[in-house]
Amino acid sequence: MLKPQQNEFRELLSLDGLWHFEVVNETYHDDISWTQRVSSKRQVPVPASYNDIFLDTDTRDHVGWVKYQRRVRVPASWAGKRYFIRCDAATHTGRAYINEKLVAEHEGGYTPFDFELTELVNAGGESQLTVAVSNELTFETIPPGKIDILEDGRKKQTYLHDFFNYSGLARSVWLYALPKSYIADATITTAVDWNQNLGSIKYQIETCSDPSGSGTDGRVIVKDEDGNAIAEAEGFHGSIDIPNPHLWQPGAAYLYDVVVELRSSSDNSVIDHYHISTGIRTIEVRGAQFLLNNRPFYFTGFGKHEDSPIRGKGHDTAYMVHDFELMNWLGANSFRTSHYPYAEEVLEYADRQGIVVIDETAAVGLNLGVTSGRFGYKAPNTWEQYNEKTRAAHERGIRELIARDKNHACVVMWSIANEPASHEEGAREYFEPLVDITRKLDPRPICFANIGMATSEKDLISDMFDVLCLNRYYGWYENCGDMRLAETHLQADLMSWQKKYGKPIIMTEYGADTIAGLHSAGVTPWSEEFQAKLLDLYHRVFDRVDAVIGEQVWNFADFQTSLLVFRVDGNKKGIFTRDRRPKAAAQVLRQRWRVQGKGEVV
Ligand code: GCB
Repeated sequence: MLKPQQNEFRELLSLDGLWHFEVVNETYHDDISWTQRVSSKRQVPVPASYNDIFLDTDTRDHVGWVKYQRRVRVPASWAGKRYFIRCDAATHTGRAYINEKLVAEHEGGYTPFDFELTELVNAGGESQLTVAVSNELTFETIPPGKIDILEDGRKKQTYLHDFFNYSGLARSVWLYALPKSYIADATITTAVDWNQNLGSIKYQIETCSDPSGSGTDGRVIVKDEDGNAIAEAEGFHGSIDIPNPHLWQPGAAYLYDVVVELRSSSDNSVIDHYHISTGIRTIEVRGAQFLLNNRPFYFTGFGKHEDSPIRGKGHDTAYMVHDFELMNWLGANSFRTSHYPYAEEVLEYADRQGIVVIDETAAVGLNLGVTSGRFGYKAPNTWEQYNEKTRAAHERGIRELIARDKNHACVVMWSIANEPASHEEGAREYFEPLVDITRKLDPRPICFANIGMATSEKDLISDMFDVLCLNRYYGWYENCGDMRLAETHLQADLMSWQKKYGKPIIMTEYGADTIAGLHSAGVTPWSEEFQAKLLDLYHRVFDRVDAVIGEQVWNFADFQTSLLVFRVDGNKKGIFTRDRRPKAAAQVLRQRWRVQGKGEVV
């Protein structure tokens, strides 16, 4: 699945801006009612989650469908081309209508979908575009959730993940045109022969051909960062040698421009082309090491969220660039897209900045034991509650994630779930086919983020994964405030995984809720001093365990969650506040990562 691009063969127009908006309170039965003109005067910005834009809680907490609507004109100059609309995300289910016709339906709130308009709208003509979006989560969606009907008839959504169920069109919407025969997909992988210092770019091109057109041929040209063509190859698949390659390195990204061309076989003229920014680098898990470009790599950084005031999960370029600046200031070299695929622009930017990414699906909350533990009741077995449809949705999520992100140099590993009940009977049966599918789709290493209750003795699935990613809260959720116990338990825990598997370990979550501005000489929980001290403690332990090859603090910034008694205006484990001001712990990280150089590529 290729992100739309503008070049001499492809057109691209943004449909971002203000759209008409309506909360749908009744259930519509036919396409006509879905596509009636939005009567309310409300308008809503795209991209943005709608929840925090307005002031009423009915909109903020609405469960079900909303309607986004606007007029769309296909430029007259696009006659003779094929034209499409793409929603970068509709969270969680999207339905698109052109005038009164349903043209697309997509489940999964963090991956894009496209639909074609060519047969429906004449170039030069205007039509009404309605995108209906539902935020309902059930046991058959990823992430899962549950809907109850309250006494007064309202729907109440509950879910098992710790971030607000932001909804709507949080990413861009595009109108774009392609030539009649076009490049539908291209897959790039890179390798390096270290003995000969020879890089290679392998490619596979998929096309969609105009049945009335001539035959087509494929060609690939590789350009360096100065725009000089340095190599090329003919055919729809093949491999191109790059002697003495300029490597894509963390903190020192180098991107080749791989130009994929579609040519007419009759006169060799170019019909379509597509640019793929490609970093040549290798990834290998060897023993308890994670090798990037044949050298051990140590991950430093964060679990993040797409989250900011007012816009919720709405993609915002200013926040994105600023977040990367802050990560660079601390010396962070990586992040995990916890707990869903982020906007593709974020990966493009990470490619460019040389930031390493663990790319995660939206499979968060597949663990009924999490909340039961907190509230003291016994939960049913997770894998007996979820069903084949849950797994089918999970599989779709993996397929769509890889289809979208496979060509990004920054992505070094797929995380296929966060904190599933990997210790409950049925976990293996659930995960085995998903692991197989992920491996068939892409050669990158795979992982999932393990929850503390699924200890090294109880966990049933970790042998199937390449890297052990552990989320731990000693000193916070366990033995809150007791630093001594935290240190002993953490060390014992890490040593037990090291001993049992001999695989690399990344601590993908550790941290403590911290109220910015709350200070304590006695180092008590919630204070800035406590957060700083706890991180120090974890770091001491990491440095004593050989298999630990990375540390990603939970979380980069404070973020909004659902309304729970133990969340005060959201989760406060950020190293930065929600408006990106550093807490004291930022200095601990800066000292370790930037000044002492932990995680630096040498
Ligand atoms: C976790 C989850 C994360 C939560 C975090 C917390 O284990 O993976 O989504 O936000 O704990 O702060 O409780």
